Amino acid sequence: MNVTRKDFPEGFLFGAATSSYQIEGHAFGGAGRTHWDDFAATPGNVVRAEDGAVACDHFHRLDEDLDLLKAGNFDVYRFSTSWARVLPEGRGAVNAAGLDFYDRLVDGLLARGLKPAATLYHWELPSPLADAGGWRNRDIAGWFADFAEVLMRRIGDRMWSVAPINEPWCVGWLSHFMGLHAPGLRDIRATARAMHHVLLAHGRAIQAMRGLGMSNLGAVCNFEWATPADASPEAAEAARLYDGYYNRWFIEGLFKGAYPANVLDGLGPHMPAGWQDDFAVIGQKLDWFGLNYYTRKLIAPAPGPWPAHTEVEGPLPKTQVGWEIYPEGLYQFLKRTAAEYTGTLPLYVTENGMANADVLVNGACDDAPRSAYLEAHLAVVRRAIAEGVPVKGYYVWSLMDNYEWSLGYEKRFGLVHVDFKTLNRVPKASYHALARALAR
Ligand code: IFM
Repeated sequence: MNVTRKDFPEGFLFGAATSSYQIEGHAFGGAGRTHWDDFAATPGNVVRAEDGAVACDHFHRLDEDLDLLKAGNFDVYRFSTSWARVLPEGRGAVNAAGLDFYDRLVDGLLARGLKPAATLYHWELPSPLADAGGWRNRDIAGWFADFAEVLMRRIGDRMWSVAPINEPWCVGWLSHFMGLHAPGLRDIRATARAMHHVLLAHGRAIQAMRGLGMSNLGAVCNFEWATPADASPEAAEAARLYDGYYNRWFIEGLFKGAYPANVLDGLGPHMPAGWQDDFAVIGQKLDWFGLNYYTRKLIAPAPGPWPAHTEVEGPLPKTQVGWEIYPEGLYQFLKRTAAEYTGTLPLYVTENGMANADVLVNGACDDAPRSAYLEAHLAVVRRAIAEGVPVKGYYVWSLMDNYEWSLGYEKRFGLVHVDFKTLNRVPKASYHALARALAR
């Protein structure tokens, strides 16, 4: 890998990221049922109806996995915490084994000299809360703040950083409009509510954690660059709308106290009563902002009801999940985010990486495309820093192969290969290359 730690400013942090349902094994340790268990058990939603019951069995292999982070020369580990592991019913009784698990995780990181960076919610909503309307129900903001408080009363004293919610676009649009993630709805009214309540819940959780005296709190959004499919004004308009509901909705809600007008054209009639009054809560002061970035989409107008557009296949090389490799989009987002929204606030690339059809040959895995992908994206991070964007860290998605949601276990995003029969871990060539690049 043609990059080293020395190419970045002193103090720049390198991390790896994972999430609870994707690696822990939800059948273990008293975790409650989640809407992902329900979604996966419904035919047609997930490849081979696979779920996160065992996943990478991280619950039982915690020390081995933390050793991999340490040996990879990372500075920080971005993990998430499962609501249903801590509060199996979503509210009320606490699962002591769940709190103990996160306590061990945090202490294990600190013992290895790694900074703990937690995300409170990475999509495994407890099923009883889904029964009560889930993200459609405004009360979720209070339920979530209560969860944040219960968990952070136990581990908040040792956190390096915390963000409430991973990728609000996935919680809102992907799950309620496109129906591709749990709860699998395709309903514009549900979408409008989820898109708003997810930000309200973010704000309430920040308030709860500030109330505990915590600092270094942020937000993490996933951004996808929208390129017009051709030079027509209609395609430009379509791409602007995609950018509106994918990217700008969330960052404008958080930092400008408003939603983009072109998105309200469609969602406005379905918004919950009084939504305009919630921005004071949503816009809690943050200490940093995180961008998850993978790809871009080509957008063209299409007949039919709002949003009346479609994705067109692009010409660039693609990853195992069919996403075009487009590092320029990350550069553009870093520049735009600082220039239009966050100013001098520290930015982190909280996820970046690629799925690759990795195989073990004689016990080794040569994933050269992943090293090239990471190198190309790190190069644009350096470019943005050189131009004054305050990027302070970069996290690879993901430490290890894991449950890629509706795509099951066959899409491999890891630096470490996982054999899902034996659960053996084998670091890939990209892991070794990165470890060398990050060596002090
Ligand atoms: O695996 C996901 C992760 O859960 C959230 N960000 C994108 C990753 C790759 O699709």
